Amino acid sequence: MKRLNRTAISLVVGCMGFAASAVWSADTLQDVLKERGLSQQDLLAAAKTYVPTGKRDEFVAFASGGQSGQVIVYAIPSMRILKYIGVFTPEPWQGYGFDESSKAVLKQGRIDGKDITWGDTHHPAISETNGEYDGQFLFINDKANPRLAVIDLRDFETKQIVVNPIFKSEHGGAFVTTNSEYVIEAAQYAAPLENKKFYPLEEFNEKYRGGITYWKFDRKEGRIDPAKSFSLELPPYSQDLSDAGKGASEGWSFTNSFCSERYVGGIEKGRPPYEAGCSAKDTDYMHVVNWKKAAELVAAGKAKKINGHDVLMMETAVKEGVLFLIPEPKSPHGVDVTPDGKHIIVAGKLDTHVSVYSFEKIQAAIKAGKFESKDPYGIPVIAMKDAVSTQVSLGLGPLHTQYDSKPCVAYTSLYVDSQVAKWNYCEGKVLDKVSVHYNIGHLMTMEGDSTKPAGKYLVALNKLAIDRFVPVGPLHPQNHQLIDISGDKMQLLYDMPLPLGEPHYAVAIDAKKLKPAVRYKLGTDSRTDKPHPAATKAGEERIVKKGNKVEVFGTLIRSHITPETIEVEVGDEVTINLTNLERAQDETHGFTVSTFNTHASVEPGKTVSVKFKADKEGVYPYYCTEFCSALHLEMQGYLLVKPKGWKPTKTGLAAQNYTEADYKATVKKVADTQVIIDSVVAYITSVNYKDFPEVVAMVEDAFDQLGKTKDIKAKHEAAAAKKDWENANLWAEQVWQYQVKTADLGLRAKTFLEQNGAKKVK
Ligand code: RUQ
Ligand code: CUA
Repeated sequence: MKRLNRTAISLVVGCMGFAASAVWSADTLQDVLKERGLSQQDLLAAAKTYVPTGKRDEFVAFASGGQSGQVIVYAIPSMRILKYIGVFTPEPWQGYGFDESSKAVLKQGRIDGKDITWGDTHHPAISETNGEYDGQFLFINDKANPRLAVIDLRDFETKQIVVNPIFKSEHGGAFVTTNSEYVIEAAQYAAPLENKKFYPLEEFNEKYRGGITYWKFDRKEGRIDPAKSFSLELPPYSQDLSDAGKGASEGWSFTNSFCSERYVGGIEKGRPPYEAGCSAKDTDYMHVVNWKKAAELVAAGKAKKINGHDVLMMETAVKEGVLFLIPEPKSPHGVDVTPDGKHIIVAGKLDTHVSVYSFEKIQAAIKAGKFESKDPYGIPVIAMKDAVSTQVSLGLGPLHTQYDSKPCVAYTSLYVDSQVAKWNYCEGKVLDKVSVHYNIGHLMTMEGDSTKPAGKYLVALNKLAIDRFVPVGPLHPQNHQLIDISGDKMQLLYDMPLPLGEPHYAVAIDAKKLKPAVRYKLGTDSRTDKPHPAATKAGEERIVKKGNKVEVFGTLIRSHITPETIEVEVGDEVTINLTNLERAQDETHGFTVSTFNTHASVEPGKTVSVKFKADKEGVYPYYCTEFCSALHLEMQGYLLVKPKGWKPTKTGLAAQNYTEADYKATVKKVADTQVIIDSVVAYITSVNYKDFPEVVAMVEDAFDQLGKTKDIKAKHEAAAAKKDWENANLWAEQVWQYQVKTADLGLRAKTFLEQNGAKKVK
């Protein structure tokens, strides 16, 4: 454990004491320590992770949501969850799978014409430029149904799902090449590559295949281009994790396998099970691929089309010298290229060692044509001794390796020992170990997959939580543990329960590199990033009927939905397009219609469509589902589904019988509110508000709201002139509603300016 020096403690205690006094006014920090049974060490951990209210974290992590088919976004070091991103699974809050554009994304993930509404997400990868995380895109795979998704980090939305054309399962994705030219996805369980093709298990060696797919990423479009993607046919060795070369090994990729025995189980028939057969040999194979050259061969027409997809067959790959094998011990799992690309570190689950392969040695062997043998498919095998530079004994069950900002320092997870080992791969020695809870799988350092790891923190992604949290039934939360790696000794700082699915892997990026938008350009379809064909501006709202199709072009702005009534006939197909006209940050509206299983999240500027068949007569309220303003509950309307051929018998809505006195009272309320608005405006314009883009947006929005009162003022005055007190009063009320929204924004802007040190201007 880290030895704390006394001055450091008293410093921390001193500072915390000052801050804490605001919360426990009667207590000293010492009292709190005693009362809560905390040690000085706990206090230090708390001080290292606590992010005070209003302050932000240093790193943002993207964790796979495992069986939830989602991605979890959280911040480091506070471990506060920021978002769940719906990827392979519908997620109603974001409207994902409940509005038309996002349904279209999920539909891309259909297999054999069928919806697959869940995913087993495993490995997220951040897009890279020159081997460094650039914060633009995130990729993640689905192991169960071989698919890959593209998430745009401008809005943290899933934009595309591609289905692997030849695999039936996959695990070794997503891993990106250094400029995100390709996203690598390796198969897991071997199967025939042709779709819907049956071969008996007796023909496993001949007809079953593994492989690696290289998905071409078109960065300008922000999408994968399936037509320019290709795969490499591989033996049925159960390919596992992969990693892309970088620096010295740029242009190459490395993929593990765990069942080069090609064993087929059958426990029900009295055969020893897969686990026995697949770990019988001492070694499996690392696949070493020259993907750059493979891509050239495919471009030159040397691939074979399988299911309409370019596959470079093993025979061609061997002949052209782009595929090699190297033995690796034993039940290998992680294969992780060092930041400089010179070494590849392989951990074998059933070996206490990690093996450090030298890319230079591998290249020398290839150049010299020095192979120890060929595998049954004719692939040249480089001897382990000709490729490995060192092996280091770390402990039981080594799995995955991540890198530090300090040269030669690596961290490897030890599944069986429930530990993280810190070691030096240049000198081959263990530096430190820390216990985690329990049975760690992956681990992650900050930007630890890039050419420039940022060090500082490590997160252990543990498979079991057992006794760490308040019990919540037999299904426990997952446990992400934050570890301080800035010193010589690792220090465990924090346990975070993650209650969504097994977070297989995570990646973390410097928060400053993320540049998400706060609003869309007005009328954007966020899933295509293009103008939505049904985008609607203020004043252009309309309902169009064509036969039995009813299309609504509506808008949302505090605090009303336009239109407020939608009348259709039973059996009509209804499409409701909604554009959020807001410009203010965070002014999201939601939309749903009672009992039609539809929901949209409409962020500022976005246009969203929901579509359903009005297959039942009745009255169905619709409303905004986000508490967006003081008049949020009034953000409502009615869908009236009328019987066929229905005729009205009563005209006119019930009146309230407002009087002249009511009207005058409302007009006074309006005048009083204007005084408040004027004083807020006076304050805002007295300071340098233009230096704060957030405030400028709020001020613009406030004036938008206020601008609407002009026409309405004319309406209430006209009604008053005709002594129509009903309409005069209600239109005057509407002026007040806009004033309230204006004042609400103005006060928010004022608070922001006061808290962010706005200065007086003349
Ligand atoms: S795996 S516990 Cu799905 Cu990445 Cu190693
Ligand atoms: Cu919009 Cu509530």
